[in-house]
Amino acid sequence: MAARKPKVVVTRKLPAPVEARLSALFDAVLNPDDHPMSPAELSLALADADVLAPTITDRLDAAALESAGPNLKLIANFGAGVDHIDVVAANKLGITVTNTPGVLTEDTADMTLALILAASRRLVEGANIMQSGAFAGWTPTWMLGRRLRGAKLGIVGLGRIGHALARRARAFGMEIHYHNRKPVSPRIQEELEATYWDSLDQMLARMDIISVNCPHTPATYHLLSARRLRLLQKHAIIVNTARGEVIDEAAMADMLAAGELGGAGLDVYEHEPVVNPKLLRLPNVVLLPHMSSATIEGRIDMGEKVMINIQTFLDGHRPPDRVIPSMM
Ligand code: 8YV
Repeated sequence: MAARKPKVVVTRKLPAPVEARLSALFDAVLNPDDHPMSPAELSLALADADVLAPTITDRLDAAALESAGPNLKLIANFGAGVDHIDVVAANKLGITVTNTPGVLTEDTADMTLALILAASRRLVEGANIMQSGAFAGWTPTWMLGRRLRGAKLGIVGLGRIGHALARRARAFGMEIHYHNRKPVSPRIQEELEATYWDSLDQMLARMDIISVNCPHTPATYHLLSARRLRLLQKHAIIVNTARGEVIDEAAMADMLAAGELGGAGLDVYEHEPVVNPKLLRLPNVVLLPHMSSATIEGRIDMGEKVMINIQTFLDGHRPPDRVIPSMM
């Protein structure tokens, strides 16, 4: 009798070529109508699967992971961020966790730069004026934005995406500054002509644009707190394509509404999919629905990574994208 194929439960609908390949390789349980799984469904999936392939919409905290059955040995996340998974609790239960880094770097950096441009040059405001038929003709002092050339860009978290953003920003003539726990290698720092700020407070006070590019971990929760947001210059623009939890969203919304910040370009929110209602009403804010990595190529590459991680693990090797708690 042929050996049983490993049961892989995929929690959301993935691109057709990825699902076809998953079904060829494994006993894949798919989600054709793409509904977000309820906690009860997730608990059944954890109890029953050999491998779970979740996404950011699945909350896999320590309590949820208690439902894991004896066969579950791998959680192969479809996505780079793993803040929705308690990796320490998973490891304690003998469950390996993998993610999909690298393949969404360039797409996310493209959209981060798009948000920088949109917020600095009032792109959405201008487009809305055209679509509402309110354009009455050019005037010299109307719709003035802020020049990118020469602007100081402060990157909070110069990892893969931060680096890809910095390369783009350099091409636009921006000055690169960054805050990390430790400076990057002298080679990268030189390539980007980047200035390292050990003190986040000091950096924030001097930047024209801030881009959040660090993961959400207990250490980065509300890293941009109300106190730190008040250090920013009045014309500063904040862009976030990482995780909403890194910024105190309510404090940021209050400051934007009060004209204490120049503007914002946001793709992620603290209580996703709920967005602070104040943000929805502000003209100096550009909001996107968590779509920075959303390209068909990127999603297929993410699917490939998920499958490579699963197959490598099942073959008894260390999967290439294993998440180790100390990395977070
Ligand atoms: C993905 C993301 O779209 O990979 C990440 O961490 O934030 C997104 O860009 C999402 O996570 C897919 O699960």
